[in-house]
Amino acid sequence: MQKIALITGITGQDGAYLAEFLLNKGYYVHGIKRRSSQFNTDRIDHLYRDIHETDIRFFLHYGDLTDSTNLIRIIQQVQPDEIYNLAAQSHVQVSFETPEYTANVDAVGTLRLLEAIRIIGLTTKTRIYQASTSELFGKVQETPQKETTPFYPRSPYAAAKIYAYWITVNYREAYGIYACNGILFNHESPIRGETFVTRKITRAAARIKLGLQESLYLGNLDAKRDWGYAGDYVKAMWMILQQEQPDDYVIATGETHSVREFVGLAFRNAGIDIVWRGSGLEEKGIDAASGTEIVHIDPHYFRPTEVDLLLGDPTKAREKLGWQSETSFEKLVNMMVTADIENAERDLLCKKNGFRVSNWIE
Ligand code: NDP
Ligand code: GDR
Repeated sequence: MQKIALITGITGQDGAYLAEFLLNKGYYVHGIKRRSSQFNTDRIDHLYRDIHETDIRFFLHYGDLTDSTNLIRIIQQVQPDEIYNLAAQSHVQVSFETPEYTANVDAVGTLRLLEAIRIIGLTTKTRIYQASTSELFGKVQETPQKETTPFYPRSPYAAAKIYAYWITVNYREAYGIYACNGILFNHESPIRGETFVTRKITRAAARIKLGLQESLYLGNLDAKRDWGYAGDYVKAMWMILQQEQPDDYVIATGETHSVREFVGLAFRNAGIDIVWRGSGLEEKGIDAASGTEIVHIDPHYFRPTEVDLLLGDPTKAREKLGWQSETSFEKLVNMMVTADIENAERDLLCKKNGFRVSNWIE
């Protein structure tokens, strides 16, 4: 029997990679997408098949994690073997501006899914994966961070995700649901949202190289992250739900780099050597060849409370799941810059032919 999966957040970075991964494994894949005034399915358009065709294994349903009745109806209808809860207001800085909404989606949304499983009577059938995060470690109490490292959230996002983490553990213990947390460290790709720092940098490096943009404004260059590749990480999500017993796992590369290092490598991949001059708010990233100031600091991007250093210890995932990160930091950055150069070349072509291109930078 082919398995049925339901993915919340299917239109996001991870949703897109996971949907493709599960379809390749022969799953029927159902996804929940939000109503939007414009198409919001860019990342999964290549998976779309018209519902009038035969042998369709990919289905989308309108829904929202803030709407219990909608979730109950979809789960009742789909009867999933596995649910992957990837939907979230996932931007840490935005969570300081929309804390209540972030809690509603990221914390209570998870509860709504777990309750739906219980209400419909699927506690012994449906396995559920919760997208937990290294942001739970926040102000780190131990380095590297592993499953037993104490949590110390530093944002409304992390505080909401900590509720989701524990309610997942609680429903596992209270009702015997096969419910697991993947505590994933940052993972990126060419389809990463443009306002996360990695994609903001690779997009800028490409656009600056091609003359579509002049400057890149960033916040804290000293923050360090354990950055992996989303394509590797969705495999771990699936593996977590295939074990005999439900459990929680750290998924990470075991390597950490600063935002400053990411900038240097990304621009080098685009053919620009950056040298750093000055300090504090006056620090600049300068094009070594032309002397042009390219990278500037803008305090607008500083967070009220920052997470300074994340470095994961993926030993448990390696030993119990047999999972490990397969894409090096250098390969990841190269992959992202290469894709963004293609995007920038397309924009340039459009611009030269009189078509409007988006100059949006956040
Ligand atoms: P994205 O921001 O790319 O995708 C988030 C998805 O959630 C989108 O499909 C979005 O829909 C959807 N969504 C947002 N709000 C709602 C809502 N109210 N109801 C239903 N759907 C909603 O995130 P990623 O793919 O990067 O991350 C996936 C999950 O993993 C998230 O929960 C994130 O917090 C978590 N995570 C991510 C990490 C990373 O480094 N990427 C690391 C650790 C955890 P739309 O497209 O319409 O906006
Ligand atoms: P993060 O990712 O907060 O780790 O959350 P993000 O890329 O937003 O920030 C990483 C670090 O870079 C610093 N930074 C900037 N960040 C952004 N977005 N824009 C800037 O201009 C900028 N300048 C410096 C930040 O201060 C931070 O220290 C991501 C999300 O995917 C979460 O959903 C997920 O849970 C965690 O990763 C693990």
